Amino acid sequence: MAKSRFIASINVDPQKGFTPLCPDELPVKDGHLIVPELLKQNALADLLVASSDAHCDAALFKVEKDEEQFQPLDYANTDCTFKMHCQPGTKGFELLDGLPNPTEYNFFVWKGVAPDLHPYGACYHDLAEKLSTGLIEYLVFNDVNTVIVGGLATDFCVATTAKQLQRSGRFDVLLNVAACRGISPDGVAAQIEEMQSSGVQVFENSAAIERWLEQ
Ligand code: VGL
Repeated sequence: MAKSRFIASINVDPQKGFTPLCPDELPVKDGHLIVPELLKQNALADLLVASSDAHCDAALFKVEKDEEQFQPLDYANTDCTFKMHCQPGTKGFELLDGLPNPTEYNFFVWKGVAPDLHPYGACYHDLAEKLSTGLIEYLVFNDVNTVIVGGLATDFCVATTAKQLQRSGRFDVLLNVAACRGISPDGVAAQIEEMQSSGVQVFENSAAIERWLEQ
């Protein structure tokens, strides 16, 4: 008999700052094309969750040039340089057109607000994963047993979020590959492998997830 499921869809950082719509931020190739698949996965869910980067001008990660990016940093909660992205009040901060507004989600996480914080996953504000954003607690409190994850970028915030959810031991974690785009092909391949070995179940698209849920 099919398992009785209560499903949350997690839209990780589906912001214009991670797409070619904002070429001066962190454009992920084809990042703006994920909306139809995110909407399909949302339609499979009982609760909708999203996260957004919300960075300020004083962020420790900030560099000006492309070639200065992806350099390791030694701060406790900022481990890498990036160009500025997803500042509240700018276009890069906005969710992709066609998605719900933040207030239409059931739970919403804004992350990286403080200058010294640049987390990747939506479950913790810090890299040591001690300061909860409340997401796991919210899902547990609402008896969610299945989460579907999609968004940007596959090899950073999506992978980290999926692994955090999986590590909680509370949910079946389903990755919707068609609702994600990644920064580097090698990074995506490595992260998909890591997610799978941590127990995340990887699906080609929401139609495949729907078939699996109906089993
Ligand atoms: C992300 C790099 C830097 C992401 C955020 O959302 O995947 N990647 N900041």
